[in-house]
Amino acid sequence: MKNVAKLMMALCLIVLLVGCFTPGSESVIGTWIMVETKESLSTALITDADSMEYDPTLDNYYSGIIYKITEDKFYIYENRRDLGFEGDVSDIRMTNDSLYTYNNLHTDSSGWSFHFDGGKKLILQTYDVDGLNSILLEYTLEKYTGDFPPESWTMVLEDDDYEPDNDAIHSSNILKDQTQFHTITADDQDYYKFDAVAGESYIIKVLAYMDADLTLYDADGVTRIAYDKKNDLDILGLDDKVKSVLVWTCNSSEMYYLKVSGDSKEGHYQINLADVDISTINYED
Ligand SMILES: [Ca+2]
Ligand SMILES: [Ca+2]
Repeated sequence: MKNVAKLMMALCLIVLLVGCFTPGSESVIGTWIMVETKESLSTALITDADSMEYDPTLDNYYSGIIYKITEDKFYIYENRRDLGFEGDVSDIRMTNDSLYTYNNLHTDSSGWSFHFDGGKKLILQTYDVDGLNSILLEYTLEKYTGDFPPESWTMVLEDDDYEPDNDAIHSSNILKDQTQFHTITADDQDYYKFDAVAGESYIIKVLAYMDADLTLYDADGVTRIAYDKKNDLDILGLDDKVKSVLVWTCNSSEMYYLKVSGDSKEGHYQINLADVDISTINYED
């Protein structure tokens, strides 16, 4: 009897836990995580696509977006830290196994559809911009089988082992051809130092899902040489997770400094320093 009571208690707990993610009696069709989003602008002459592929191994779902699709609604959950993780309930309804309709009066020309590609689900949305141009949004989702919410959404983001590194004096070394993994916590900034050789050119990249600013300082650790925010150099062929990048040619062999800050965002990032032949770099027109 005691065992039966324990079993009932365990079942109640499971129902409660599942209920947190499955409110009401809605039948859940699937739980998915966004792994790629691609936006294309199409006209008679121009096709321009931006895409972002999500890699859970970079940040353990910290910046992932999870979708729960029920028979009636389409729930979007993301990690919003202080605001919790309750996301939007999109006004999309599954009318049959191959079509969503979008019941927003302001975008009644929008078209939604989905299909499966291997184990992935591709959701497509097309809408007109001005009668001539249309935008195509492609969302690629993979089945999400982890806990909900992911552990990384509920735990406070911890400092990495490089801290404290919030000024040039406490900067950590980064070597040429090295990639390091760091975190930016609230109000954090991370300083690096590296030996540069006169005549050599360097490319420094920060890969993340959050916005990340990158600053290069002279040997005094204070005088700013270069700065990038939001990948403003428009270099072609970079990984879609590159959030900021600097290309710089050293004039005097010294130790120089770098700073990464999160632009008031938190998250995980990679930083990579490499030498580069600048004649091989191609920029967008
Ligand atoms: Ca840090
Ligand atoms: Ca720091």
